[in-house]
Amino acid sequence: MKRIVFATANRGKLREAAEILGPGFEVLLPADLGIDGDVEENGASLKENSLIKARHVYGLTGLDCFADDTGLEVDALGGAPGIYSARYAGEGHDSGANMAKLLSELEKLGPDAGRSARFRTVVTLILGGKEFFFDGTVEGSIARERSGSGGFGYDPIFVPDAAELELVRRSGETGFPARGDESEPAVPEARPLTFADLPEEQKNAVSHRGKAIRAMAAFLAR
Ligand code: ITT
Repeated sequence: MKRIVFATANRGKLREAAEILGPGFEVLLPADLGIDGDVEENGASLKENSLIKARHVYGLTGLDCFADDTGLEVDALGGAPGIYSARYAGEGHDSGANMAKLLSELEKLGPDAGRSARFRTVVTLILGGKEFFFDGTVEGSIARERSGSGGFGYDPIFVPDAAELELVRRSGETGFPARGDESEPAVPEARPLTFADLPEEQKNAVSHRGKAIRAMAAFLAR
């Protein structure tokens, strides 16, 4: 089993990464090693911030590690909150306040404003001291209200595009029922599913993080 440190303080990210990487990996948190992985994320891009987080933990441990920096880009808001997603409503990680601010900023633009958005993740892997980068995006839109109790962060207001779900169905990713399969969640067609409505393996199958971490796993398995 390969041991790797995930330089994050976000338990939601850890849960997803462990599920995506599977049983071949033991994923540790900085806290499991008795170190403080927290560092100021003052980079100008997702890539810089993920590099800052990974270098911080590598500097303290010398162990192979990776970090993820994620942003939600809303087109009608000029790409905001983007790299400021964690602190959109102020310092701290209050996802409820961040979602409330995002919904109210979109509200201000009026009912006809577009709601298209995407999650973007950049993962930095430090392996034997060398740095490697992987990214992933998922296209979608911002719901008018929160829905679902799964996931974390902005998941209750992010609706992945049908095309993203379809792509995964067609490629036969695990965890995704075939079209028309009886096990498909029984939900009214009219109400689009948010990431928080989906079981974790279905979110992972299409998500920004799923794409980036699967690319990293393929690289590690080469
Ligand atoms: P670390 O830096 O410790 O990894 P963080 O939560 O601060 O954790 P980011 O800066 O990457 O991580 O996250 C930016 C924001 O986006 C933050 O508010 C997260 O809750 C949110 N976020 C990240 N991934 C998400 C996902 O898959 N679904 C919904 N929201 C997400």
